[in-house]
Amino acid sequence: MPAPIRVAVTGAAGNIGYALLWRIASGSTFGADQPVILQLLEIPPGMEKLAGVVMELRDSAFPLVHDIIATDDPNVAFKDANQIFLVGSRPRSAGMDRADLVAANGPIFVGQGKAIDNSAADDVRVVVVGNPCNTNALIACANAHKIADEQFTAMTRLDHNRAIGQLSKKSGVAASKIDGVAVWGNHADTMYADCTQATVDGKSATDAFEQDWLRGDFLKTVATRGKAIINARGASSAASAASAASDHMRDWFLGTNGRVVSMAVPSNGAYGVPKGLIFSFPVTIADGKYTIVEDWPVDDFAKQKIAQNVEALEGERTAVAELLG
Ligand code: NAX
Repeated sequence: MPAPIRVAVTGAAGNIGYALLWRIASGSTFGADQPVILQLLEIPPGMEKLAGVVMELRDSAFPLVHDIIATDDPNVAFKDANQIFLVGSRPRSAGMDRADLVAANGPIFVGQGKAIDNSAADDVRVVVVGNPCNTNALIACANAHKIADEQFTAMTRLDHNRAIGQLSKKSGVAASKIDGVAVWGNHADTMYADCTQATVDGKSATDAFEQDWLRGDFLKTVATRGKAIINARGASSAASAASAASDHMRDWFLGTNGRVVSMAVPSNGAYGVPKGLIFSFPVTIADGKYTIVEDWPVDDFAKQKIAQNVEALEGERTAVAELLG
């Protein structure tokens, strides 16, 4: 058996945390033979609830869980951490717009970026789930000077999985037979779920579906899915978000075997996206490193969507300029 890896999860007593921790502990995220040490962070008002979560984790007697640390100190939670899920932040409440959310949550990621820089392992991989996740990842990254920018990412895998779910529902083909979806941009309703290179049971998605649907109802359904779930459930996506966070880290840790997935990563200037913006691209992953897919055919519709997301993310970057280290 390999040595245990240290996995930190913030907001561990929250809804996503409750679904995510059982995936990590059971081996579905990092592999069935990879032991883990769980390092769980909450704010002081969440510590009692976290104690209950830890009781339940112990009661599950997972063979892969070597230890569980519960703390309200980021430097303890991130100590020597190899994999970090930054989930904890304030979800959007009634009357809050995106700018309010950026203002409420940005400062959390200044402190956590610094604590990661001080305490985490050199090989740390970070995924930000807490919204606005692209810009929160930018803030954390900018405040961690010793750690390479590439080690910070944000989660657009839920949008990617939502897109596959819609293609599967419409075609009746299992999700496992759908490939080549790419989500571009921000985890927000401007994101673009691009099916131009997708295949459904080996058949081109652009042949299988009407373009009007792919650019119309399909895109709208994926982009507004979070709101639809809040309306239906009375609570925001939790199990599907945890599942997507697990998929994101599993693929980064174990690789995608040539398969394309979507991750928000620091731009290297590809596709005209300004360097350093945390932007969702199609990527492949091998040997623990992701690579932005080059030469993806980008039509005029995609160019316009990419430009719209660049504009939105540059606006968010300007709004948090004083938090960027
Ligand atoms: P919950 O309110 O259930 O849980 C959040 C937890 O974070 C709480 O227990 C809270 O005490 C804790 N917390 C707050 N500030 C913290 C801090 N500074 N350090 C550590 N813990 C802290 O929210 P939940 O449903 O779990 O959602 C968490 C975040 O995920 C929200 O920001 C939400 O908007 C975001 N989401 C992101 C998604 C994505 O695709 N990227 C989709 C799902 C979700 O909306």
